[in-house]
Amino acid sequence: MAIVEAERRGDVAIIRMNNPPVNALGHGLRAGLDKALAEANGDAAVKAIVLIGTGKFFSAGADITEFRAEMREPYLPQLIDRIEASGKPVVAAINGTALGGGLELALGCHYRVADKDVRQLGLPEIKLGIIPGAGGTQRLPRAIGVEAALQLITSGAFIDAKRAAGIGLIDQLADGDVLGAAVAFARGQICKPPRRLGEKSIDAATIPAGLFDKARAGIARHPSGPIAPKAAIDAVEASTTLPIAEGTARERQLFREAAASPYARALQYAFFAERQASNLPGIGADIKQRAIERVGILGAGTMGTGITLAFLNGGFPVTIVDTTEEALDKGVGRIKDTLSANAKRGRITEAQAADRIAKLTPSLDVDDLGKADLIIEAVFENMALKKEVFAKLDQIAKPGAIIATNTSTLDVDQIAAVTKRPQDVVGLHFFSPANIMRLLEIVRAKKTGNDVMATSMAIAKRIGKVGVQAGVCDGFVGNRMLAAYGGEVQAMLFEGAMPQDIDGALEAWGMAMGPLAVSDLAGLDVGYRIRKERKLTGEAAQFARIADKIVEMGRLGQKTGAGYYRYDANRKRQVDPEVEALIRAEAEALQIKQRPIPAEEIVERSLLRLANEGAKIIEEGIALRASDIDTMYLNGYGFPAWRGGPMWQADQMGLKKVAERIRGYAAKYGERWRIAPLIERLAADGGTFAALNAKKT
Ligand code: T1G
Ligand code: NAD
Repeated sequence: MAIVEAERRGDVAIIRMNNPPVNALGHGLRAGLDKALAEANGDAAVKAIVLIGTGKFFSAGADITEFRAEMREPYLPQLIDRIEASGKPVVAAINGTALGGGLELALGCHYRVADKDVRQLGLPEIKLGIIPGAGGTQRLPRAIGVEAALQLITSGAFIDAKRAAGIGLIDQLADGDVLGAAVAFARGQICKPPRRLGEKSIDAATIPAGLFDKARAGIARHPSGPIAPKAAIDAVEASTTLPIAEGTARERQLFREAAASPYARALQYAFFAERQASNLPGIGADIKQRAIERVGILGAGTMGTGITLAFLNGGFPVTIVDTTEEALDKGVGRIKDTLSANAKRGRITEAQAADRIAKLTPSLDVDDLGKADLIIEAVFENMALKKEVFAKLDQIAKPGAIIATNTSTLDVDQIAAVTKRPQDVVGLHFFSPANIMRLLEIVRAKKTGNDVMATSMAIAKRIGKVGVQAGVCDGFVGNRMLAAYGGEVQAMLFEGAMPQDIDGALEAWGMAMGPLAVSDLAGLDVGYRIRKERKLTGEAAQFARIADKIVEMGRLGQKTGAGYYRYDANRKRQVDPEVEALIRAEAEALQIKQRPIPAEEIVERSLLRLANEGAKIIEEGIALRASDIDTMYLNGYGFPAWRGGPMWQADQMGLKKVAERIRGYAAKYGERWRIAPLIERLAADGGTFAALNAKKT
């Protein structure tokens, strides 16, 4: 099948893009379109042109895999300018997803007809650390107004066809047969001068005063980092002051600046890393997945309720079980409140909220989980209890059901061993709040079946999660690295950095929230219970003294109004001299001479502890790839996507320098900084985690 197909319906030429999987506008497709367009324009029998995609995609935009290569003509902006300049009406028949350069292509067309069920329209370039670079920042404001365009471009959000029609982006909605509708629409435009967005001027009176200043003031902690958001605002502002030719030239310049930044490379790395995570060696499309229609949740606490919401939002009927009426009612109440709050905020419709509540079955009887295809256990973090409930689930679960545990630290092999069906057991480790956090750590136990792994990966996608495989060890991948990072943070407290210094340095560097503020949010009792369960000794016990003392003072974090910080009525954190005094006293007790620790050192020690532990985890085979670890930290631990992840950061620093720095810290601090042999080896060979990754694809 040709990458571009041309056909005719009477005097209307139809040009179809056919570049699976997503009609990415790589060189081949651009050249094919350019040729077909020229032929249609050159053919006197052709009076109008319709451009359409294939399957679920109109086009997902420029080919991101080409970004590092030398771009070849026709460039996308050239192609779009030629479409717009066409003397014959050109209609975009938007049969499916139209994003980035794909939507810019449609904006170059004179009219847009879309299938009413299209759900993904937008200019999400900012999520890749760039801006629309083929006229989108100039044509979209002309199509839908400056304010709406600015919002769409700086958020990178997707909108559906109905909304797009409502704001003037789409001229007509089609109910099925979008091609037929577009051909009819095009025929209606023959002999009329084409409507070119580029020729439209923007009425300054429609621009709210201070729009751009307000937008600039709001991008300090934009998830795409410091460059692209500002470039996007500058480019849209240019559309209000410059004619299209100058405006697109300004856009091009801003695009290049953003594309050259390390943050764009990090975000594009993150894009592909997320997609690579679902490729599990030895588990191809030939592995038959299990059918999952009904889900059962055991434990209606913090996690059980969040996980239930994630599945209800994913369209699954869910049975939720707890031991006491009180606990069950509390959990079900939280689920219903969240759904109605989401309806009030317009995130879902009232009808959707009612439908999801109707799909929820609360029960006090674990036997009611016997109908479920997937059961997820989220009871207290205690091995004896986990074994007890898994022995029970082994009896009542139907043959072929997947039985999963949401444990955050315990040995899944041991849990599976109490059942007669260890091949059906897997760890599905959600992150709190489970209906929000995108990461799902899929813990593969020794006997977990390949079909269970394949099914778990697919389930993750169905509920909007990013599934990443982890092996069994203490804390799996994410929490094991968090323990190393957290341990270094505690050590720096003893050495003289105060909570606000550590959180301040890491937040200024880009972390969504500093580690001590995160602990206060999650609840300090969770960590305290895990430390007591582990019976820490030596340096680990020593460095847990501050955290333990704070909990023993009844300070459990935000939920008690005090933890490492004190919290006001609006949950705003405040430095607490009582904690500062406690830290100084503990340091004195251990005769540790305190000193001010520079922000750079705080950031470097935190990142290198993460990367060093990550390297050990890769070496042990607990994580498949360095990019999996980065995907986990971006989607489960508030690591800024524009920084790529801890393993990406180590590569940017250069593993030779990383090794030197770690050896330096090991000489100063001892065993906890023992360097990972993998880093030693890669540093010696001039290797990188990224290259190692490529070998594991
Ligand atoms: N280029 C290259 N490959 C792409 C691609 C793209 N734009 N989009 C998707 N893929 C690959 C992806 O890697 C995966 O490959 C397969 O397609 C299926 O994707 C000038 C410069 C469209 C919502 O930001 O958001 O235009 O892993 O698994 O969940 O202004 O992909 O199978 O080998 O994600 O159904 C702007 C990016 C580009 C959209 C579909 N466009 N894509 O999600 O499938 S910049 C975007 C997505 C631009 C111009 C600028 C999603 C999707 P593989 P998938 P999905
Ligand atoms: P929680 O204390 O909020 O809820 C546990 C619930 O389990 C309670 O409602 C309790 O009544 C119920 N329960 C206890 N024994 C039961 C039994 N035999 N049958 C049915 N229900 C029973 O705890 P949580 O924070 O939701 O943690 C649950 C699990 O999830 C733990 O393994 C924890 O490590 C893990 N986890 C927690 C977090 C987090 O941030 N809280 C994150 C990831 C994983």
